[in-house]
Amino acid sequence: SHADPLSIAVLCHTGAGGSGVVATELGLLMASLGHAVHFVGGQVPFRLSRRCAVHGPYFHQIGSFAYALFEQPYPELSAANTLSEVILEQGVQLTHAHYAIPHATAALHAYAITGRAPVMTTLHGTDVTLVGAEPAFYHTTRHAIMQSHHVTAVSQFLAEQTREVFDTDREIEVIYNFVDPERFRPVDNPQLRARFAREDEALLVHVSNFRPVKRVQDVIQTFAGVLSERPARLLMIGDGPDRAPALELAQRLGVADRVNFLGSFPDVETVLGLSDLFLLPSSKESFGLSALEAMSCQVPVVAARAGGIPEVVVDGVTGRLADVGDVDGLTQAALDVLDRRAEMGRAARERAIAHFHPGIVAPQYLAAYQRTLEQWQN
Ligand code: GMT
Repeated sequence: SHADPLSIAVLCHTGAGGSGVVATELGLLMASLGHAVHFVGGQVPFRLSRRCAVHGPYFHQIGSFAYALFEQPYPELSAANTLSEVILEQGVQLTHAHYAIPHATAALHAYAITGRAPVMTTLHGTDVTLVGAEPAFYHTTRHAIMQSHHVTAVSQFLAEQTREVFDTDREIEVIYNFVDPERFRPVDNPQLRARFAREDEALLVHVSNFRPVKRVQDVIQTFAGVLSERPARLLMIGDGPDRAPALELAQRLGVADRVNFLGSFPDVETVLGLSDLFLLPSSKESFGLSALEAMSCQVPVVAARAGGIPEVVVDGVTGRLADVGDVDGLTQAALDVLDRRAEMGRAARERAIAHFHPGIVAPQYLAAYQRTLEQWQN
């Protein structure tokens, strides 16, 4: 019945990234509601620090196996094998796979092996948007999406994009990402803020994994534009391939002494809420969870008009949008938002609470789990 606790296995990326964060926070929520949640992964997910020995979520390490004849490790097979063990030993009823490949693929494989645990797949973006341009995984991704027992996407944009790229009209339920406004809240701590900026300086912030899609060079250029108009500082949180080029660009533009690279850490809410403006100029972004986390902290967002971002950031209300790569537009938007920082910050937090509260979103996932199970049983 609907009141019975569920037993769910979760496959997700475990590194720093929105999909793993959503999987983790959802798993923690489900565990707090009394459901058994079993994470299956190569390592403990980035933000899964608060685990309870009794109530979970539980973590199961995927075994690895090296053999001279294998040209490379076969992580999908190892994941399917460990997931099969967990399904059989823990009585898992359903697998929630975040990402079509490799996770839905591995989950469907375990379903075929065990004859149990139908698969609900949540699409987060890059496997769909990149496959649109790169056919190397076209058939495997399409198969994972078509064979999953239920599919959700984190934005309308991504649902439509998926149907287009894979030329299908299969049902894809949109369930937005969410943020906990108790944890992601404004931080009123002048002493802490003073470590990063003087009182008269605007504090800008960017959080990402510094991959090319994030366009961190546009973050630096936008910041330099703002700095030519008013005193400011920039916090760069995260790490990835474009960190060094971003630092170089900052040096070339003569703004490096105003930019603070803080590296990657899971509890970004400790500094997000100190800042005045969040920058997210990505070329592709199916949702933009980091922007939502900033909004929840009462920090307005300046972002590129890309993918699902306009479903999160309301142009002119909770921040401003500009075209991808339009650094002058982003700079103007940033200056405008800084002038209206208080009002837009309040609107941003209100929007996060009204539309993206865990109390709104988690029940949608729970209902989707229950529906997936019922339809599979019948
Ligand atoms: O884009 C990233 O840096 C990471 C990636 C991931 O898989 O974690 O993020 C994707 O999923 C997030 C959670 O749903 C979304 O907020 C991001 O917009 C999406 N990234 C892209 O579409 C590029």
